[in-house]
Amino acid sequence: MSDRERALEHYQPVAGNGLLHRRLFLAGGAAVVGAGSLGLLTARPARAQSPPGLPEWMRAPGAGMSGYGRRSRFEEHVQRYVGSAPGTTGSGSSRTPLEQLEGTITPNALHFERHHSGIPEIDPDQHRLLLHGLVERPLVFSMDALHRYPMVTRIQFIECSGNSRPNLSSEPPATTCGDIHGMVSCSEWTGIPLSVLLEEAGVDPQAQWLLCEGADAAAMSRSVPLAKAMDDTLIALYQNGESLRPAQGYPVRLFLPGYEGNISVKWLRRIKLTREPTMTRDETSKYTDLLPGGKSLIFTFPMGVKSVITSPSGGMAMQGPGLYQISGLAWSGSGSIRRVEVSADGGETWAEAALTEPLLSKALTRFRMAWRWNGGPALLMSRAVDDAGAVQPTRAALLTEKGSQVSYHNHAIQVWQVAADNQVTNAYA
Ligand SMILES: Nc1nc2c(c(=O)[nH]1)N[C@H]1C(S)=C(S)[C@@H](COP(=O)(O)O)O[C@H]1N2
Ligand SMILES: [Mo]
Repeated sequence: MSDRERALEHYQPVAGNGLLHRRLFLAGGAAVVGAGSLGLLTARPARAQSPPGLPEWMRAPGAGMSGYGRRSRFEEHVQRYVGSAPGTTGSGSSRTPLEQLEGTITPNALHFERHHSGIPEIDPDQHRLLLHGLVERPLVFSMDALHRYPMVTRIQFIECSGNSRPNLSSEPPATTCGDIHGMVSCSEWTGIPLSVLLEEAGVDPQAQWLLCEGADAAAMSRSVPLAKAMDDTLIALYQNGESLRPAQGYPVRLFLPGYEGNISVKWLRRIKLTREPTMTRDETSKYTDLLPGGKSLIFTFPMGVKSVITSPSGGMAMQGPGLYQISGLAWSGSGSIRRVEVSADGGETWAEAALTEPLLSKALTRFRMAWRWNGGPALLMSRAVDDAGAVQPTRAALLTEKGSQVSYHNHAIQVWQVAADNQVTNAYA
């Protein structure tokens, strides 16, 4: 078989409406090279003119160094979607523009934000973390003391349990991927395993829960199960290599991998060990799902297995028929992603996407898929499966199970409608 024949083999559809085999993105990109030489990519570069002219920026020395970097001014349009609760400035959320990013790490300046009463400006020299309640030795830590404990580093996502709520409304909101799903971000977090501090304080055998309180004006507080605190919970100090941003909890936050974002208390100032959950305002007034039978689900901590296609996605325009790279993100609060399937025909047929390694637990995972768009109507969907075998539900299945009152923990499949006029919009299938 010639190289050309072998390359062409990669372009055989494997599912309805033009989905191609994921090997286009596997095996060191060899097939992708084939794609270019066959001229099948939609990029369609212009014929080269040689020699190139001398651009303005080559005619004089460039700018100098700086103490703290900034991005290109040509990228400044990439912004979070900011929304404050009516009548407030610091209460609300800003969402990550997922569709404008690639890879899996969220830049610190674009990490989503959710504040219940604004961002406090905390002087680290004055800040203290108190550990008390059902312990043998109540302890108080200065920030200097905390920085001397052994640390670990992990790449993990955090997702607000209110993420994707817009898609629970009766009509699909005509907006972008990040506006709907951008209350999830992924960073490399560095901090002290909470178990280390708990062991130092000595946990009373009667303790089963921890009350964790923030130093913001809301004194936001949540109850954390002791088992999770002893497992993978971090006292986080660094995010993507630098100290936490004020918006993410500077100088210290709690970080509970995979759990609903609310429980990762920012600006952490107090941990009290208790027998029972404290039933704080923040855990009883919100984050509870009212089920069809009238019962409420409280303390549903791990975020469900989920994925979303970030490109093409709502608000984007296709550039005519041809070969496209579908790119998206998948994650699970219970572990790593085992598989992502993509459909271009509204869920009738599915093909497996290529996953970008390493497949980390409780981290965003990038998937990619090749698609030959014939220019006709298409419904793009992605469906993730985690390493425990949990499958992402459709919106209809989620609403049947959780009932019409549900307003948190929406991990349903997203549908993007691609129309013959090149427009991509949010749809319910
Ligand atoms: N002290 C405090 N911690 C908090 C909050 C808050 O308002 N105050 N918001 C919570 C919510 S609802 C979420 S989703 C996450 C958001 O974390 P981020 O702003 O770093 O993305 O922080 C949680 N921790
Ligand atoms: Mo949240």
